[in-house]
Amino acid sequence: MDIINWKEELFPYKQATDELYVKFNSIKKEYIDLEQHSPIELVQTRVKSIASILDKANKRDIAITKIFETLEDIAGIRITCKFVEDIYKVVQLIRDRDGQDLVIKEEEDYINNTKSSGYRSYHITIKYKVITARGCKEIPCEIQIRTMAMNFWATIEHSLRYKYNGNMPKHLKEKLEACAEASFKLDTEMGTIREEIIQTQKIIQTKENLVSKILKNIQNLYYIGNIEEMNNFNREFIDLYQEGNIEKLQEFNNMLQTMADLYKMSYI
Ligand code: 0O2
Repeated sequence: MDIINWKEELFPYKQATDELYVKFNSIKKEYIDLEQHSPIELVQTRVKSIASILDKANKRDIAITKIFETLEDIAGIRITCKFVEDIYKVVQLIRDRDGQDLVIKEEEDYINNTKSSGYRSYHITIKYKVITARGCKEIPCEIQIRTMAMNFWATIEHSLRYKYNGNMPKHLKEKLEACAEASFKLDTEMGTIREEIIQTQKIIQTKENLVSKILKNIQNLYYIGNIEEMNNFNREFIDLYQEGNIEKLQEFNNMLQTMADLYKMSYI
């Protein structure tokens, strides 16, 4: 392979990141639907740009013909978490899938083994099988798992690193190292009130789920019930919502659900 057909070569990488994006997001959705804390806050994906692939190959002295068998981060997934503890939950979720829809090749814990730059993240390199119109292919993919604070630091440091191209001034390097420590301190401090934050989020999530159930029930009853009665329900809902009492909202929803079931039964 002397001339690379980039579009053709990169297609399965894009497919891999697209599929993994859906899979990690559905894990997040599952936690939210079950009103549990999701260790996954945000999923982002990217396929390295051709320029960036060529730069990395050049820096590492990789022959152009060996790029696809050597570089393992052409396909990348980034999972952002709220807390450091969540990172290790995500790591476990990935390990649990090892040998199923993915194969783990390597793990690097740059949280417990912080890089000299101050970089922290957990990296897992996997092989992920995709089936394209041109057949089956195993795609290497680097999953980076980090907190929001780690991500904030890494994004800024990455752009400065790019700007100075390996010649970052000493004072800037030192400043960034200090910032990395400060942001890790923030992660550690936030970790101490993790349970409290999770409980608050759960209450908000429960209320959101309940409100959508109520509105769905009222909407359904509109199709089969008496308009005047439904308008009363709507008004009652607004009053209860403003009062903000979850137990009362739950009782109201139970009543709506019973009514909807009764209407359904009489219809049958
Ligand atoms: P991009 O644009 O994010 O893809 P190497 O890249 O040669 O240092 P290697 O073996 O490829 O190392 O893997 P490593 O060290 O696990 O790093 C891979 C990726 O981790 C990098 O990809 C960065 O995204 C991130 N990373 C690693 N070290 C640092 C760091 O000190 N600062 C920041 N901001 N990110 C880091 P790329 O290809 O460098 O960049």
